[in-house]
Amino acid sequence: MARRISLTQYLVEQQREHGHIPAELRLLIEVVARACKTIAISVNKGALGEVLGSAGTENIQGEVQKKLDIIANEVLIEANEWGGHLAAMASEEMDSIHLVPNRYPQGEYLLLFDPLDGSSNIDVNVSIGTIFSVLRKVGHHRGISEQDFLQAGRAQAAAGYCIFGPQSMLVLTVGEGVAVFTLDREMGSWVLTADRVQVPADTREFAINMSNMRHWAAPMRRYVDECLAGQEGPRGKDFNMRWVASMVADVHRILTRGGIFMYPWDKREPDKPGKLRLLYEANPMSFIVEQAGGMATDGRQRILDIVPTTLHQRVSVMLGSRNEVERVTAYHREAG
Ligand code: AHM
Ligand code: MG
Repeated sequence: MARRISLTQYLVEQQREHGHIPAELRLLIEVVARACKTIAISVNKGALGEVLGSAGTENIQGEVQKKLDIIANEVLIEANEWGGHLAAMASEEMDSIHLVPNRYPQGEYLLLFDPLDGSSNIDVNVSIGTIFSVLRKVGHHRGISEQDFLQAGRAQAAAGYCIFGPQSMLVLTVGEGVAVFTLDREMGSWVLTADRVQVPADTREFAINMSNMRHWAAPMRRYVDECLAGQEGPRGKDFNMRWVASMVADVHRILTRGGIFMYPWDKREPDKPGKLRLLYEANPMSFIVEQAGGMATDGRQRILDIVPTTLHQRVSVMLGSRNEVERVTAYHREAG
């Protein structure tokens, strides 16, 4: 039998042999991964654990919170508060940043997460996930504020997501390629099942919520119209379409077999640049996709170069197979 490499061993090797990550970051990632195991167990229990359904509250974006949104948020906070690696956390489900309480030692890292992504799929037993991003506190000032989190995505020290599907998987980058771990439930450990994942540069598969087509800008329509025209159209090939409505699941498919994922600006809410959030959805996913040889833009610029101005800032997202992302980005740029 091939030698099994656990997440712990993978991280120790990253730290010790390659010097890619400091010990503090290794421990932080282990804590996040442990919290994801706890979330995976809750997700798995479903109705038996009384975790399905609405919590009857709304988050800062005015979205109704599901029980699991709140449970996952609490699991991540409790797991990460006391380890001494973090200075503060931010989440899709919290209006403002969460400081590590004074009774615990303070670390240099900042953790951001979407505790339960794909909330609309919780109650219908479709894949959902947890997305996280790790930043370093920059500067030597005392205290932490929201300002410390407003760093471009290219500054991320690590990023990852867990997908809770037929298997639970953890996908991780520390800036040295992308590794995939599968949860061995009996052993209770994350086991390396793919390393140096690469997204193919070409694809015939796109992912977008087509029901919004009438609201899109012209370059977005042009790109999708051309895909839909298939073999007889300007692209000269047929395209397939997938839309899970869980970003983790759509991105995971793209990492596995290629494709392009798009959640563009649309004119339903013209003042918002898009639906997805930059700091804890688009940035970590863009870091992963780039580390796998793919590309991620907002239609005009590289997502990882955007300097955020607010914690819950939204952004248009186009990511995945390089040649397709380049094309749709060129259409947007041509349109001015
Ligand atoms: P969430 O974080 O509240 O679950 O929202 C984000 C999700 C993404 O996972 C997914 O790509 C998108 O929203 C789906 O949106 P829609 O329901 O408009 O298709
Ligand atoms: Mg989300």
